Amino acid sequence: MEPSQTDCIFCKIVAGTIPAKIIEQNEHAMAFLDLQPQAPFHGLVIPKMHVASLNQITPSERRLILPELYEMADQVAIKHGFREDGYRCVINNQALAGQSVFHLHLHVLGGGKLKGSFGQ
Ligand code: DGP
Repeated sequence: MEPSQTDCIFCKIVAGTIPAKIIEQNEHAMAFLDLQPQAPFHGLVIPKMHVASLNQITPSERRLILPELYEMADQVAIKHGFREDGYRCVINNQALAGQSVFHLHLHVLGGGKLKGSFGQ
């Protein structure tokens, strides 16, 4: 884990140097709207510290970071009123799985009937 990485777009969102529609944040995590929504609601929950992907964290970091991301996803789902009806959480890990931004992020998709079981 690194505090931030200068060429990382999500680190820039955390730093406030590029804009995003921020939904929620605390000391360790931030949630903001995805620029290319794939569902009626599409948010991204990220750790504020730079972590490139699931592959770059140690087991002890994983035990800290993932619960924080899922906790914030739960808060986002409550805030946006779709927690009870249902929503989807997805982490794309590495390029073959569709990861295009190499700062770990949890997609939170909801706000209506989602297509398929996993993705679009
Ligand atoms: P993934 O393909 O799993 O790495 O998802 C990356 C997501 O990030 C993708 O759905 C589009 C979104 N995204 C890329 N650049 C930006 C940006 O500058 N701002 C915001 N809000 N979202 C972005």
